[in-house]
Amino acid sequence: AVTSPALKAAYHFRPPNNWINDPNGPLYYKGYYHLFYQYNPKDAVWGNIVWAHSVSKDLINWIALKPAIEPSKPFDQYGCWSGSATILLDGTPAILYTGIIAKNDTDPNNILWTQVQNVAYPKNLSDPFLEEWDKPDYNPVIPIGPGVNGTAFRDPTTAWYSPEDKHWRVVVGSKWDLKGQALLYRSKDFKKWVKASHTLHATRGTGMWECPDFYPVSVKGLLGLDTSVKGKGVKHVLKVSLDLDRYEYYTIGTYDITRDRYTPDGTSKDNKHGLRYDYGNFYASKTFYDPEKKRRILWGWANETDTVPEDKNKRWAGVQLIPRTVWLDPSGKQLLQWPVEELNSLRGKQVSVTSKKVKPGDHLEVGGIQTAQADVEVTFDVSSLSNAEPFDPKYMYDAQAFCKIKGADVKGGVGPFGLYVLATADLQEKTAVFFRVFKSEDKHVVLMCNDPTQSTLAPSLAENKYKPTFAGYVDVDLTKSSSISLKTLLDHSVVESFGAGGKTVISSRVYPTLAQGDNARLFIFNNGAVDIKVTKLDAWELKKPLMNIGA
Ligand code: DQQ
Repeated sequence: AVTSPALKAAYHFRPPNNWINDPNGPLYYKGYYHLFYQYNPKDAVWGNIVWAHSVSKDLINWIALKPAIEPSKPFDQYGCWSGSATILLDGTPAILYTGIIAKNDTDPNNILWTQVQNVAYPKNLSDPFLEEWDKPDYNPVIPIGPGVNGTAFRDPTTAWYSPEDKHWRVVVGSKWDLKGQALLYRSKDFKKWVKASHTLHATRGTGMWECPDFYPVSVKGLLGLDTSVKGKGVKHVLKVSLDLDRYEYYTIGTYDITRDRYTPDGTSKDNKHGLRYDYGNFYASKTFYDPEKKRRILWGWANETDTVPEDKNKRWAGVQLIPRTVWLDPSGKQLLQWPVEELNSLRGKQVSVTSKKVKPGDHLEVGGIQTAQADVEVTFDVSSLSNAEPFDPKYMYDAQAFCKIKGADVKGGVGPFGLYVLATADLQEKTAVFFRVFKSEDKHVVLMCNDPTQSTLAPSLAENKYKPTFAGYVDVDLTKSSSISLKTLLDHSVVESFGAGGKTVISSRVYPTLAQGDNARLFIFNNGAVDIKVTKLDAWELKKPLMNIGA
């Protein structure tokens, strides 16, 4: 059944039970990574929200601590919602979070609750676990001011510092009618914040900007930058989570510090609102700078796509996806993402396939290891591009709709080819992760899809909305190099896939009823009209880390 304990994610971050949503305030302090997250201590549905808290030395093994921030004061009595951590100039971590000061019981969607921004500090700076947090009585530090919509006013970012004017700056997500806004505040002391007369950035027609994130990326190389870095050789990224469509969008652009405004580059706006970190189930994400390994790390939340009664029954809901290192693609047009290298420490038994031809209509099993909890890396070589299906540019704007029509079983020219994961031996149940190559006037167009339409036989998930197809385009030029790679992380009910070295990422949640545990199989498939070669495939069983036991 969907509620089987065998579907519980083993190495993706989660508490043993109950509901989790947004990652909050990730930070590194005295040898430990800290992750806070929105958590309902009482149930597997959203509500009673506190900041739960875990620490780790490697981002993979987690120790659960008691909740760091809970409703207790007038400035947060109805909830402690999302926010971020900032490391102050003297090394002190500070958290800015949203406190709910008034509830509206007539509103079932919790969208009319009144919000303010609060600060919290560790009580004991010599404790590497930062277990105790103090919420000063001078909170809220950012009350609702004139011209601010107090029911759409939340999720402060990590603050950044300008030595030029000795001010901290922070952004709070908001909207005015349907105009999404990144409200900008400045402070000398992290206590008294003054609203700038203009926004850092705003866009008409998007609705509320939840969980904004604003950070610098280096124009060259993989190294991350501390949030306050700006100037030459640096671009900025602004990401927002849109509550209307439940997806996130980012743009790459220029931060003009004298005008205190962000302007997105035209090149990173191929979609209606920007690009996506992840074309699947991924929301309310947040990055932080890891000074230990000099990288920027992205955390994102994946909700369940089963039903609420099933979540209540199984008593858990939500995971954080594997933290990813993010950096700018050399083209400057998009970000690249890759699971943090520490994940490799979980690798166990391995199987490999080399130089294997997969003929049109064929599928072949990769046996010898269990693959319900595994890491699969494969490189495909596509030979005959002339067979690619023609591409109608009118579809370019909606990869997801396109992939719904051109699913894994719809025969093509070059592709669909890829992996069947969490599949039964007879393929009654299977989730397909694949590529499909199209021919257009100038360049070949590569589509990457996650097709879960046959992922489960569960009657409760028969409807399409519980098995959403996800897809994105992959910006590669197959005429220059005919090979394309895919990495897929499998964790019982989580499928997290990285196309072309992290150019396009798709995560999804699936609930096989039979393809569980040792019955979950892995196949390579080709439903195109030309041969595909697997240059190399490596698959590893992944061990179970220490995961918040006893929380
Ligand atoms: N979740 C939090 C809000 C945020 C939303 C509440 C995004 O602060 O806007 O749990 O998922």
